[in-house]
Amino acid sequence: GLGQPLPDPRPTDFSFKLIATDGKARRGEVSMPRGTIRTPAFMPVGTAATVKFMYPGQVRDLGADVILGNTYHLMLRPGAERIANLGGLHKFANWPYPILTDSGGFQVMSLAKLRKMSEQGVEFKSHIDGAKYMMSPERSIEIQCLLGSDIQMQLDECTRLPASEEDIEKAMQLSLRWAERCKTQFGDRPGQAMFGIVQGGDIPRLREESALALKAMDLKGYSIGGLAVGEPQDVMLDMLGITCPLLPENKPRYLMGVGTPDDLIEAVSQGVDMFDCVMPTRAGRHGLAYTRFGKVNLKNARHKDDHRPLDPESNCPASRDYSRAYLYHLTKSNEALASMLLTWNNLAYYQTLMQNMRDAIEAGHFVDHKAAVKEAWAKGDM
Ligand code: PRF
Repeated sequence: GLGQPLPDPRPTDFSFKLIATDGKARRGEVSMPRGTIRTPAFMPVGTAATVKFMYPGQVRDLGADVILGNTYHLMLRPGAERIANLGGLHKFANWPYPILTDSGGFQVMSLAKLRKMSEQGVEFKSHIDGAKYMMSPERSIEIQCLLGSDIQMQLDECTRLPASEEDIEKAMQLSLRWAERCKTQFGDRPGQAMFGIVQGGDIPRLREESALALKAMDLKGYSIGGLAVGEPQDVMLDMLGITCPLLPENKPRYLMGVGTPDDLIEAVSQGVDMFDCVMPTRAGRHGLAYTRFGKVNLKNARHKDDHRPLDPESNCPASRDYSRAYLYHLTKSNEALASMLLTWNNLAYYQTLMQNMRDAIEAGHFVDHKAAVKEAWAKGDM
């Protein structure tokens, strides 16, 4: 079955409610007509209208309340207008629950060819066929509305680190002007939300200015961008420590493109509510498994004769019912089932990690829970 039924009556508005806090860690709910996101939440990445190697029902059954889609990929193929004509992204992908879409700027900068940034937007050539496109703040929101995503992102410019203070400031100020244009384009859509994106690199003054300016715009949620782009983890956590307290308490906070299990537990400690990352899905396709005891590399010959599953205590069949020897064999043979089982295992582990954090915050045991989780990682693979 596909998880819990939608609530009746379904909410007509987008809202955020804090259920519990423990230190800076927050347990909340983001509600909208298509469902409720239990936070802290991890969003599996479904770039091209698919979480690679997973059925939608499987993703749902792992406890995912929301998945991420990418404006950049979907506008190029199969096209936003086509998806709109086919009834929207939820129907297209057979995922009737919340969808968050990224705005495209970040993917343009990492994937597109021949990019030209201006005040108006970013001009680029498709990495697929070289066709020319213009992505403006208005067009990004227009595309996200054609897709019909529940939570949309402003168009922003993310600066890779290390970078000069001048470059970081220019991109941050441009992102603030684009936030205003996106807010205007988005208009009044009661069941949906448009989030602003805090930029400012590794410069506390710029993070503060960005967070305060976005807060003054009274948006429905706040993303934290420009992190996990080359800086050490302690710098990222320092920036979260500066940024989170400046954001409104009664709005969701989303740390974009993060991260490792350790990043997630540390960022939740700083007050982050939502995450997305390709790590569990991409690692699964590269023979890497995440477990309670750390990472297991199934390409390593030490697993050749290992009859043990990844985690005998897991509820996930991929983690519990297949030996490491078999997973090693599938990985070495480049079998599709290797990617399927390891992606399944990894998403199961990420969703369990989030559920356990949510339970610990509600119980007021977050600090002890965090110490125990990190202790198991440090002890290593059995
Ligand atoms: N901006 C947008 N998407 C993103 C990022 C960003 O800064 C990041 C940075 N970690 C990942 N995805 N729009």
